[in-house]
Amino acid sequence: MYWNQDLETMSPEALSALQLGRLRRTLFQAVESPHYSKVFAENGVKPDRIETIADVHRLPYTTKEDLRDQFPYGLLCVDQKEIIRLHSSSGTSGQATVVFHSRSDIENWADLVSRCMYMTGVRQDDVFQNLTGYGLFTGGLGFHYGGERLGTLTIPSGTGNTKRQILLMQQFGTTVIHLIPSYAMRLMQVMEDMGVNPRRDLKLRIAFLGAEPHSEEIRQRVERYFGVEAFNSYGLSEMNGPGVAFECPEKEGMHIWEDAFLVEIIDPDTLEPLPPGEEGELVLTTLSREAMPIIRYRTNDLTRILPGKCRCGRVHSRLDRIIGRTDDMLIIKGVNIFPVQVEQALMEIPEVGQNYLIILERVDEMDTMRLQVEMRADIFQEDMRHLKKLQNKITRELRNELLVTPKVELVQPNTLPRSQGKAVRVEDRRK
Ligand code: DLL
Repeated sequence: MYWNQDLETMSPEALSALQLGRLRRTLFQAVESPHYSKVFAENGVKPDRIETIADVHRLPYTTKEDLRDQFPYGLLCVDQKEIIRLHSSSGTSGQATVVFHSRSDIENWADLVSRCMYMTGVRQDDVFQNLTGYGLFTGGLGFHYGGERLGTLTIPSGTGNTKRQILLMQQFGTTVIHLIPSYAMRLMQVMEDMGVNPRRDLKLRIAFLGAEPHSEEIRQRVERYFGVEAFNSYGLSEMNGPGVAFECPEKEGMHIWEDAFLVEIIDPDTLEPLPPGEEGELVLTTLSREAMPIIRYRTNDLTRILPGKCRCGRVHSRLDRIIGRTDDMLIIKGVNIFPVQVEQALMEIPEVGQNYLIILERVDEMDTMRLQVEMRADIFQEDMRHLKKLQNKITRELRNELLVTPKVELVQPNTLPRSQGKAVRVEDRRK
């Protein structure tokens, strides 16, 4: 049941002691980099003065901006010959950021991903098909090495060529899949078009969904359609990639591996730490990284730590589903809305198909939200009156949920644009 019973079920006191030791070691390591040696000197940070975990609150934050400014080597703490891999994200705005890994970093990362997979019930005799991008994106190689370390037959099928993906599942009896939620919806559509019924024709039993915000309703659709248990998987390139936080079979939040990451939730405006249960920005410190430790990284992701213990017996705290990024929030007529709330409300409506797009426009000096929603194919065989009724129903449900009234347009399946990687849910036409 446990990949590493000692680490997963240690007492809270033992975990704190482990974290403190690792935090100190991390700070001594960090000062080897040009960035932290300067920042620590400016802020009077002395690694040997760290006496309790709470002392972390005195350390300076690290932001995406810092990573951009220090591109490429400013946070590197080891000799260049010690690094064996890099991952990079270009993001949407300008300068890329890069994270370097030493051999032990890569091994620790693979071990964390195996721990996540094992926790959900994956075993050596499973056939694991990894339907995510192999390349600078961490979802591909991150899960690949996790699957291999656990001992699954790992199929590096990557993204795209959906028909071939389905063929591979049939030929090799795939039991476990990893994919981003928007691609899971696409896969559903293609299976439907091909007349493949996954419950009847495939051996799938587990799916990992991550890398983008998605609602509980999407998980349930994936579970129903593919006949699997679906688990939420959270991570970010700056903290390796996948393998940071993952759901256990209880599916009540994602265990964040606190032997590897120190977790804080802060108020993104005042930067004050918040207690468990309160929603804020997730801040993470690496505790076992060698080549490029990162201290108090502001992830921009909004979530909370679920109070209380998990029934599974693991000591590691649980993160609630990510509601969005601080920069994802839409403000429409004074109401704050995250795209995932729109998704949750939409996907609860059975006639709604697999894709949607939020379009923001300025009409008469007012910000308005238009929503294009792909419907199930059979809906369009109904008469106009029925369609109009359905449109009104969706508008009503969204208004109840969001407290603003979007303009809803029903569109045919497969008509909205699909992105190569992560889904782009919002088109801002206000600028
Ligand atoms: O998306 C790493 C990853 C790969 C995680 C595969 C899980 C599976 P980045 O491309 O750096 O890394 O993007 C990180 O994606 O800060 C969140 O905003 C978002 N994100 C990742 N996982 C989830 C999730 C990978 N389960 C950014 N729910 C993060 C919501 C997620 N958002």
